[in-house]
Amino acid sequence: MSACGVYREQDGLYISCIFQEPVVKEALAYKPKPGDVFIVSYPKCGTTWMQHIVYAIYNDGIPPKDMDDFMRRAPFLEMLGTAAVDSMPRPGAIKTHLPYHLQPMSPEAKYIYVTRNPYDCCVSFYHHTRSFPAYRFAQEPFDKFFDMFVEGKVDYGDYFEHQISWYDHRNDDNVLVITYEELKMDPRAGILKIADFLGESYGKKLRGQPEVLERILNTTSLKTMKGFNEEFKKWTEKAADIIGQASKSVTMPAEVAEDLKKPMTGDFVRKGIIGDWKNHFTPDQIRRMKERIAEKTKGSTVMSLWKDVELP
Ligand code: PPS
Repeated sequence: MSACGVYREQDGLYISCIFQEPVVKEALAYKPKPGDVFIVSYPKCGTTWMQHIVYAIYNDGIPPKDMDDFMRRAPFLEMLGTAAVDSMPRPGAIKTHLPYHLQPMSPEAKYIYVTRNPYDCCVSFYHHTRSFPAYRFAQEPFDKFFDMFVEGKVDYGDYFEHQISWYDHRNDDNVLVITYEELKMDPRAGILKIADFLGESYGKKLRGQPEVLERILNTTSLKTMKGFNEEFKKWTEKAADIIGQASKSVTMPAEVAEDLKKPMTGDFVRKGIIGDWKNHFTPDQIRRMKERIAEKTKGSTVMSLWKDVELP
């Protein structure tokens, strides 16, 4: 257990107590069914955006009815467990934040790995951690989170190890590695790439019916998704019950369970831009991040994913 009592180590995963131990265990043991599609990412790299894109591709750009409907159709495996995945209407996609070696793998399943540059990921993760009361981080400065991030002492551990674990599989037939920045710079091309990966018929449909592609672009735009923020905040008040129900007995510390009942304080779809690192990183933090990148990605070309993005 971490000093703040929020994080723990379980089965090789560094993770917060918001994720219940038996649920994480069953998630890691999940056996993918033929045709399963997983949306995988390190936190704050564009997961929810990708979930909405895949949902929209499957549903011709018709948005989910409400947040409950979306959560049911796009379940988060480590948080909600295998029952939520078993009852997911199909076609659907399952969310995980697992590194490759812990991800339930099957040659008959597909994996979309969405990734984002470490500077912006760190900034977004800071705002996430301070906005959910259960992390007990509301009053903490960016400086403190930055230290935790570069040390890999945040949810799902080390950013770089996570990236490299999936990047090494980028050429596997059933893995699509795509960046947040690529989607931002050309969402149309990104959506078509994702549709083709999901199945030839999906890509063909979007090329043949441009109005469906337009609808998908519209329902998954930053503007539309910002419109879900208030509803999402309300949903977070129910999160404690929903997460609690995923396990026979509540295994998180009582104080964390209590804090989980409080709504998220910030906006989940926050800025949604490339380059917010410029508003947060000091020159010293840039130097330390560069050192960390050099050390952790030695021998890997993973950082070339952002060769066209302005980074320090
Ligand atoms: S989580 O909690 O790990 O599932 O978070 P995740 O969804 O991976 O990442 C959240 C960030 O994605 C941004 N976002 C978007 N950006 C652009 N367009 C759209 N449609 C969109 N939807 C979500 C969201 O704002 C978070 O980034 P930041 O930088 O914090 O704004």
